[in-house]
Amino acid sequence: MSSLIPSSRLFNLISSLRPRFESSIKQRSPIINSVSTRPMAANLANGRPEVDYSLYLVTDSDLVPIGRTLEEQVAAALAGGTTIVQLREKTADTSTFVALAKRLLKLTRAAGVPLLINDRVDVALAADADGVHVGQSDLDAASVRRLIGPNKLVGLSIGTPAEAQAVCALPEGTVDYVGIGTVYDTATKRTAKALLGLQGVRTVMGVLASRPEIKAVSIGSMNLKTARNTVYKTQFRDDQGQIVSIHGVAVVSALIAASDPAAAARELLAAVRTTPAWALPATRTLSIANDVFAPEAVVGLVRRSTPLVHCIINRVAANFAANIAIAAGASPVMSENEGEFVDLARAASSPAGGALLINLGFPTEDFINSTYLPAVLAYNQQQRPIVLDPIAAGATALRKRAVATLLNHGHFAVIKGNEGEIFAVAGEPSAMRGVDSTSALPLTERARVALKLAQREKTIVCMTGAVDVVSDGTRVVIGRNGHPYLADITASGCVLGTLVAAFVGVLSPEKQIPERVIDNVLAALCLYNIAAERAAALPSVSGPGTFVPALLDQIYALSKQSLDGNDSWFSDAKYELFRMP
Ligand code: 3NM
Repeated sequence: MSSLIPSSRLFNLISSLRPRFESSIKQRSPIINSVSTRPMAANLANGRPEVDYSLYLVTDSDLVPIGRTLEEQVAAALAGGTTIVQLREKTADTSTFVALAKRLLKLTRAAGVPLLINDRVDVALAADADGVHVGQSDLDAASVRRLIGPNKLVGLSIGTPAEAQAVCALPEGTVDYVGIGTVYDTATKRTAKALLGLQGVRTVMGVLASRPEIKAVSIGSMNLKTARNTVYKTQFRDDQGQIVSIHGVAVVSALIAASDPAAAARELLAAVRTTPAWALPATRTLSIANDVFAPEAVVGLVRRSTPLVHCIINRVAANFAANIAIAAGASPVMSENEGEFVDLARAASSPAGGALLINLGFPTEDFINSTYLPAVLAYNQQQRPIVLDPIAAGATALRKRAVATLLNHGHFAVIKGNEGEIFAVAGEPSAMRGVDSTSALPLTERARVALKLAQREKTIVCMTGAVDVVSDGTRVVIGRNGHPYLADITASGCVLGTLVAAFVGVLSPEKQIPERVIDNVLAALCLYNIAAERAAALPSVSGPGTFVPALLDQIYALSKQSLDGNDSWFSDAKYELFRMP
């Protein structure tokens, strides 16, 4: 392939760039700028430079837009901040491959970024590229290392825990990094590999945790909607309390096929480098005192702000949920139309705030992909909170798939469900019968599962029941308010989900830290359950039928009291910190 633009123009495009390759020698752990990851290994005693893996461009000539060249796309992506490039040519003959590699090297060297060659050690040697990337069916990594020498980078694609084990068994210094994929289905490369999703990435990273000097990038539909969640939702702490994390995302189409690769690279890099508030804190120490909760202020704030609460909710619950949201001062929208999701998520970013409720009402395979997923991605991208109500999560294979798909793509500020639902989402054995949870396990067991799921998903878990169990991944709070009538009416759980969504809707992105979000969840629980107690106690209420309107009235009344600065009704709250035995 020959370039249609003079190389001098390409250099002009990137001449303003600092040589990042050199500067990155000092800049370790580029993604997690505010978080200290595992202690970085010392340089590998072989002269190889430290590499910034944050935004890894893999080329594909077939995807270059008509009228552009591969070099133009790469140059623009470099101008936008791409930190490492791999030249991947599956059909080029050898001399064309080498010539293209040499031309790209001029661009990448000027940008101070390494260029690796896919699969072909001979091409890398001939062009004097910075390294080689191989897949499982290519030359084995140890041979690549032997051939290419100690001073070049070697990368390897892996897609299973067994392949990660094999990497861990390699001698130190064999591979510098792994590409973990395929994360999500992609039209760019059709393979028989199983899709990993976020849970798969976590599992593979769990194996790699024993080799912290080996860096990792994720690949497979990494783009603006998926990159941030992939980096930050897959982080976890190892046994020493250090954060284990991938180091960047590898993209093909999001840059190579982009009409403006520079802008696309800038946006992707920002997404990857901006630590969301909900990401793991650098230390275990909480910024909020361990047992101080402040839900009182939230109830009045919701009424003052009138946050939008966008509900994708089953039709049995919709009307009741909308009424409860209005009674608490929120502004409900019931939309299942994908065409509106981006606009609604933007509206939820206005000062009034807003959030999305995904209530897994009547899922179908099609609805998961056409409705739930686009809504989740739209709200995640706008950094507006989402509440997941995994109705009957463990009851059918379809519902299990729906939950797995949602958790594998999105971040949820709150997961609210009954015991059976939360156990199913956590992957713990549970007994589900229809939408009802059939067992009531000991409190310590419920607390353990809530805590574990909250940690894994970086979320608040709200497990409802006669005793509510709420965890932010660090602490567990139990609540004993409520009334048996709530179990005798339809949709009482769905409606609580709506209320929780309205309450987290007032949180700005920087406040969506689980240790803070828990206040808003507790506020919604207190309002709902105390309103239920007061409604049931009224002389006019004689059963579930008269209870429903009275519940609405009580929510309305208590919410208005709080708006007027009178939070005295909170003295009925029976919530306490649960100490794990
Ligand atoms: N390797 P896009 S997936 C080159 O799973 C490649 O190892 C994969 O393309 C793997 O960013 C993939 O356009 C293609 O989705 C990724």
